[in-house]
Amino acid sequence: MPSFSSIHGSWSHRWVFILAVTGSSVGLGNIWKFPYMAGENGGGTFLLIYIICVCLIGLPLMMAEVIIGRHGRLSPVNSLKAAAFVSNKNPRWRYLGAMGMFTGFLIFSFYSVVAAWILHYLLALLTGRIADVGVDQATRYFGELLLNTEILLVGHTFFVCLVVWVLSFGVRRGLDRAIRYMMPILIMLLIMLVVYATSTGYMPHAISFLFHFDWYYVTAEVLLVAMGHAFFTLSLGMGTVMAYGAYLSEKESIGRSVIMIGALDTLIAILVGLAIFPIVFAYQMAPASGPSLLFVTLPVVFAQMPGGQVIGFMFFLMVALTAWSSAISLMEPITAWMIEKFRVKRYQAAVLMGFAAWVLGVATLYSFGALSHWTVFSLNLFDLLNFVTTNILLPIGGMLLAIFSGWFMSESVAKKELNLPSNGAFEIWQGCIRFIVPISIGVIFVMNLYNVTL
Ligand code: ILE
Repeated sequence: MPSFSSIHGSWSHRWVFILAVTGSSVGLGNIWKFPYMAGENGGGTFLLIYIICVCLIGLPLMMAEVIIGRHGRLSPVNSLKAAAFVSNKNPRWRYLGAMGMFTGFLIFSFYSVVAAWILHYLLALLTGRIADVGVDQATRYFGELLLNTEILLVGHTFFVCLVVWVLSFGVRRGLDRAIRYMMPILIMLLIMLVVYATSTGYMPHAISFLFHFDWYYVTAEVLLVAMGHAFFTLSLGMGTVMAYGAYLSEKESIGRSVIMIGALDTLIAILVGLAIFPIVFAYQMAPASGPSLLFVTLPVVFAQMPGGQVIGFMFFLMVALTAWSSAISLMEPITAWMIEKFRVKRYQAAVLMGFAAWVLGVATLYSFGALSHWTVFSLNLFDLLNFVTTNILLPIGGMLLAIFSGWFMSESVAKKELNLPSNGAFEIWQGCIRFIVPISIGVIFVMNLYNVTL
């Protein structure tokens, strides 16, 4: 039954909630996907399409997650059960919460492996090990790192411990406190990097790469890329936003907070682009995306620039912080659920779930080396987890969530939680969540699978 505050605790302030969800949203998606995607798909055109997708799909779905979370005040499984209960509907909707929570857990297990790579680069920059790499050397260095499972195991273990440590302290003393330090540091580092990037004199090139407007790019494909990304970057369908919503005070406006989160996430993604591309262009490198941007292109640039070791260290520290805040959010739903289900203490739940994710992460880590022969459809475990979560579990979960919130959940729950002025805002949300969100996600889902199987 819904109660006024969660048994897990609550955020100390609305801004901490906003920063916590922003911390969850801002992750590798913003760093190695967004800037490149924008640059490659028509810059300003992509940005405009992306912002429309965030407004019409991302934010309505995020509001739905916060509504359900704040109404139930429990883990996604039990919050969904509570929302279904008052709507006099099937308690089996809780399995949808379980699916999101499980997806978050699976994503965490390979996110932590990427975090181990990041931590390694952080150390390599600190000790000057990659101080003078060229492209070939950097490519080789990264390839060798993937096979160096002993070193990565240390990083992976350390990262899991960092996440478990924060989770163990609970919402107020753990998550809330960590976010209050982490996010300002992250934003400050980012601003410093943008200022540095401006000093290279290549900012105009980056701006034109990121923002040039061209009607030529208004295509179905760009729309698909933008929709898929909006969904992934806002951490939707992973139980995260629902869990975080459960700790938000009932006094706060869900609509305003969610709009703020969407704006901050987009702003940070743009700033990351403005920090990266001027230096990439200044050193005549081709912009890349994915792991090669972070682990090949940028180390080469840092090796060439004066003070590159310091700038590189700051950059990787920022990336590590984004990965940490996202990872905490991926594990909070399953930790909260375990406490509710088995009545264990928080640290016990965090350690147990952390250990389970660590084991899966170890297998993922070895999927580049000793376990590389374990493949499904020629994908190793790392790629398989990435593919199944991003292309299958997230869209299915998000679509079902929209269907539940729009068609099955009692309207009074949504109205009470959203508490919107009677100027048609509620109807707009409802129209999005009933039609636009499920149909768009359905289209992304089918097209993605079609693209992959082609
Ligand atoms: N939203 C984050 C990102 O963009 C994570 C997605 C949590 C799995 O990287």
